[in-house]
Amino acid sequence: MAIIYTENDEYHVRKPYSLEPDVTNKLFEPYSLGDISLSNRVVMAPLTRSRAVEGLVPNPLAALYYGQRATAGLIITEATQVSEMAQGYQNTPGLYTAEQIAGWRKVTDAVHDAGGKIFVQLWHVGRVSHSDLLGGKAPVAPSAIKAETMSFVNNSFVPTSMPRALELSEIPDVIESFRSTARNAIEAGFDGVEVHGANGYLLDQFSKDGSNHRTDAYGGSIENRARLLLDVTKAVVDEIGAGRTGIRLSPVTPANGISDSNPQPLFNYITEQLDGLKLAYLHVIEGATGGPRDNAPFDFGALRSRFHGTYIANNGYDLALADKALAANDADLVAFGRAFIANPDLVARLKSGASLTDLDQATLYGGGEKGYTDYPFMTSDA
Ligand code: 8OZ
Repeated sequence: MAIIYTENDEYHVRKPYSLEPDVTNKLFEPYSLGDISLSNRVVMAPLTRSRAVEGLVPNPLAALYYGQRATAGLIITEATQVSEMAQGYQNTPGLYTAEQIAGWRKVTDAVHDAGGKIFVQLWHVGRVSHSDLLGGKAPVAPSAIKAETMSFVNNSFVPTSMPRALELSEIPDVIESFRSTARNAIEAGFDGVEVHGANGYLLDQFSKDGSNHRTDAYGGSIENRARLLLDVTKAVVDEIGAGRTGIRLSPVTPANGISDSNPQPLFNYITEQLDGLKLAYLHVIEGATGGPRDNAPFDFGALRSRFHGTYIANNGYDLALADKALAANDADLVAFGRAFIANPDLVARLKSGASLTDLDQATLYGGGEKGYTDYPFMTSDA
């Protein structure tokens, strides 16, 4: 059965890839990400596929799917729940039970056997959920403000449920769920974790003033709104080490009804704080729509210059734009999303200038091997 989510993933579409005459090919050079060596600077971005099985364990085909894509310098997995309350769509995987850890172990083994590196993206959806996914409970959020977006549950689209505001006394449990799931990630064999601070989910809901109307230590000023994201990141760093911890942010992406009245100072502050934590990387979705950073009313260079660790750029990059960004030192690594779904050998294709297979939208979410593990590798006539 094919699931199609309407709006979350539509901002990655761009013109076809092409080789420009002045390409430097820096993208294909190795890179040291802290203690981890990457064979190239192409990152597979996190991509929700909604194929988890009973118990929200990764699909048995996930090992093959990620193993096929192990020539990426670094794979970041699909968003993965840190607890039962963290789920917002059906069939997205978790990493908080022994069965889920065992399921992910097969994935990390497959990627490592194929010579790749893999981080897991840790996710709490907050208000972007429906009570039918949460045992009848209301989703949790910074404030009781409904997300103007849809949830996918019982095989159909429904408006998200009205959330309830988290009590101050409940916040330590949320932080703890990220910490314990980071520990599970190491047990499952991951090279590290990426905290999902983007796309209108819980941590982004706290950071941005459209969704956070709290009056306690987690609301109001920039420092207060950024507190949960930073507390969570510190807890993960404390548990598994800064060298194994990355984070993804989307300062201006309007995903899942999120908004902030003044994102530049907010994200300048967040980035300065993250820089102090010496994280493995900062992964930024650079834009509000399909274009690269130039099209956005936001200075992404201000984040790049505030963060002294590895900067991963994402959003509408093709080979030429990626090459340009690396040559200009605007980024260290570039993450490609949708192109990796239909092109398991994306790195080889980019390197050789080969054509890319188109993505089949109908098999993006849900289902089995069709549109998951059956996309072709390059042949000599590609
Ligand atoms: C597409 C569909 C469902 C979730 C995100 C985790 O936007 C997602 C997502 C994308 O970060």
